[in-house]
Amino acid sequence: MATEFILTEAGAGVLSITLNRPEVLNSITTTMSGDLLATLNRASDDDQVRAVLLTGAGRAFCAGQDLAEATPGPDKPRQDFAAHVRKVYNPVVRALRRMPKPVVAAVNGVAAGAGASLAFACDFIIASSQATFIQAFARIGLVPDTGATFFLPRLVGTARATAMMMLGEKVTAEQALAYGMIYRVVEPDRVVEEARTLAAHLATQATFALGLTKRLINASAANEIDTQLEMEADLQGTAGRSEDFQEGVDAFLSKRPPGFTGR
Ligand code: T3D
Repeated sequence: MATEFILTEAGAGVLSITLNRPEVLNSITTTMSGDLLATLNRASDDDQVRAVLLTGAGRAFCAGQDLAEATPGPDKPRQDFAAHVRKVYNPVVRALRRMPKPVVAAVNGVAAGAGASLAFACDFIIASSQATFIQAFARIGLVPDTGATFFLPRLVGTARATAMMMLGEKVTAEQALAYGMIYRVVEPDRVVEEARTLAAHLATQATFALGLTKRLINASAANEIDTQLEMEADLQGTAGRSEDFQEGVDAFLSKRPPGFTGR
């Protein structure tokens, strides 16, 4: 399952995925994003995987698009970025949001451009106190992509999102926490372990219902209240027929811890 640029490790119901091009801050090439997408799709279909952890090798989480790959040269015509974004980035964002199980990002260092967007597409972000988030697109004359203009205004509000996206300034982990962009900040040497602990905990929970919860959260960004209420009722019906619900109620009534299976 692992490739040169995407390392994986499975255990305790968690698939850990590490972006692995540390010498260029895990910036993303077409090959790397294809490998990431294939890994996410497999994780999505694998019942043994009940939570996913995403992190970066070395000192960075991810510096976004590999600018060497994107730059035109004498024998290399300018790329069609629209086609590239549709092919390389959008499917990864969809895979993260459609993953029917939680995804925890361990942001171990800088997350810039599409690298920050990847973190925003995860369900939880735990960041190192030394991590920074940079909407680097403006610095090089591009627009935010990979879902940044969807996630960021919803996370921090339009005013802050506009400033971040138009100024391209570094946002520290502590600022990100204060803005509501991320879940927790931890010491640098704890970030992967803390994220793994959270993912391992999620992997023991009622994964099926967590997947349905994620669908509701995804939909709430666009739905009106009546549509959302209807969807909640519908998915509550689905959750109510799950084995995990039966187990959760039995465990509650018997005053014992539940043993969820994710079904
Ligand atoms: O193609 C399309 O479809 C368009 C879509 C684009 C989506 C995007 O993501 S656009 C945004 C692309 N990303 C950036 O613009 C960020 C570029 N990187 C930086 O601004 C800085 O590297 C950081 C602020 C992230 C970190 O700064 P610092 O000082 O900690 O590290 P550094 O020295 O700049 O980088 C270390 C090395 O990584 C360096 O290589 P070297 O000099 O040691 O050989 C640097 O060139 C390399 N590197 C960092 N980011 C990238 C990169 N190489 C290629 N692409 C990168 N994005």
